[in-house]
Amino acid sequence: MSINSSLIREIDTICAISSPEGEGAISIIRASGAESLPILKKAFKPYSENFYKIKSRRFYTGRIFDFQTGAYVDEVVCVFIKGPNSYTGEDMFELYPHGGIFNTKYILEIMLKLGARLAYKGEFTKRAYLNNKINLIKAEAILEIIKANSLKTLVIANNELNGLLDEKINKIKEDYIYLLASIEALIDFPEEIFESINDDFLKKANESAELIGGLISSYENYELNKRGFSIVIAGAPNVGKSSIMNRLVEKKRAIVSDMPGTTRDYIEENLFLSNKPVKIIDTAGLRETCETLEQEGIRQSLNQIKSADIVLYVFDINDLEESKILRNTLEEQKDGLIPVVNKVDTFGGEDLKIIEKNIMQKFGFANNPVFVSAKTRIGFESMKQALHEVILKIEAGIKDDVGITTLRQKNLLAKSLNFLLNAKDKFTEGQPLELISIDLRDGIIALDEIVGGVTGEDVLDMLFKEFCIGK
Ligand SMILES: Nc1nc2c(ncn2[C@@H]2O[C@H](COP(=O)(O)OP(=O)(O)OP(=O)(O)O)[C@@H](O)[C@H]2O)c(=O)[nH]1
Ligand SMILES: [Mg+2]
Repeated sequence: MSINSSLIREIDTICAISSPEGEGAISIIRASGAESLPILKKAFKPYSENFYKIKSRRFYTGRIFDFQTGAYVDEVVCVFIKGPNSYTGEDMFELYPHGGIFNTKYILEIMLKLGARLAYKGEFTKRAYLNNKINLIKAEAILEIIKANSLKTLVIANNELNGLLDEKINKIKEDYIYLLASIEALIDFPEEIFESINDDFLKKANESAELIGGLISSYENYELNKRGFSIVIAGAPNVGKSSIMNRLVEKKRAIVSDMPGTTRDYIEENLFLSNKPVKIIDTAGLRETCETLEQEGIRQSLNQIKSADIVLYVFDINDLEESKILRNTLEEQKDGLIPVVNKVDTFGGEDLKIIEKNIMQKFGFANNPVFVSAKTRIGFESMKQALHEVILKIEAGIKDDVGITTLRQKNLLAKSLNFLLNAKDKFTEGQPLELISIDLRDGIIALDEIVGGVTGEDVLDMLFKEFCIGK
């Protein structure tokens, strides 16, 4: 067992640089542990106060000295936070030196020489957990906040940190306890109360199973938000898919040529659209072909389309033929499909309204077509607006801003649900009540494990190693 994986509370004082490496306006050096104040006093001299009188939660400006050489190292701001009302629950201090790389590291070195130990990744948060300042899902929420890449993921992670997920899990736990109590009552007084408990038990068990199921599926939604929506550009060869891709990402990313079958491999780019991360994927044009390389490209295109959240189905305005291969694949993609009619700059014919009507009659798409020109950029704002609306539509399906955010939570919920369903089946089959009681208890244990409960070191290590040093 390595020291850093120990569940036993460590007593040494830890220190680390908490700001990202590199030059910036200010850096942050953080320490936690019983020796925080004595160490601080040996290196920091405030301008205004007598140095022995440093009070908790006050900001002091002063100087850091190298205690070995007496050299003045930097002017810093400093705050001391007395435990247990601190992030970790221990005495802590934070120093804000100028944001240089050398001075910051030098100050850290001084603290280490004065007896602090360099913190492991996530050790401040791990101590907060071990000192009961936060539970495990709150620790996970902190990590999700740091990694959030959109407002939606940020809101869900903040709700998790603010205890709304705890509330949901507690509610399920209360249901479990109710079910367990019913079973215990049946064990004690079988004849008298069976009738009254029978229906009630099944009803409650079903309700709880639904709640757990809802939480489990919230993970998929969170994941979708986190990785961003994928937008696949598909259509027949030469309709201008790669040109549209290049316009959207505002660079010459994909090769464009007048030769049909130019794009063979699919090409991906990440960008932000209406403040959300999205992945744009340009694919090989779809047509019947005997060429093996092109066939492979088309096979990949079809896979991309199948797993896409949104498909931009591109037509050339001068040739509104649909790709037959695409037709079957698109059946599954109705709501997320936006028809895009490209090359309007070359069009001198009928009213666009008539074309729109033709397309809708012929293909029956759920969304109206947008008319664009990748050459002149006409229509791109409307296309982005259409994308925005489809994204909103998909997001509206993600109603709840309270949900789970990690695979660990999902697996434990699934485990708990399994026990609950076993208990329910056994109850229906009239199996021994003691067995049902065991299942319910195991279901509760799995729930408890989500918020902390009896958690193995390996689980903690896996979580905290995802954090940065200094968090
Ligand atoms: N006039 C005009 N030409 C366009 C427009 N968009 C694309 N083109 C031309 O159409 C041809 C095909 O464009 P690409 O972007 O390579 O088409 P693609 O759909 O990616 O083709 P494949 O990769 O072969 O399937 C090129 O010669 C482009 O310059 C447009 O809006 N107007
Ligand atoms: Mg192409």
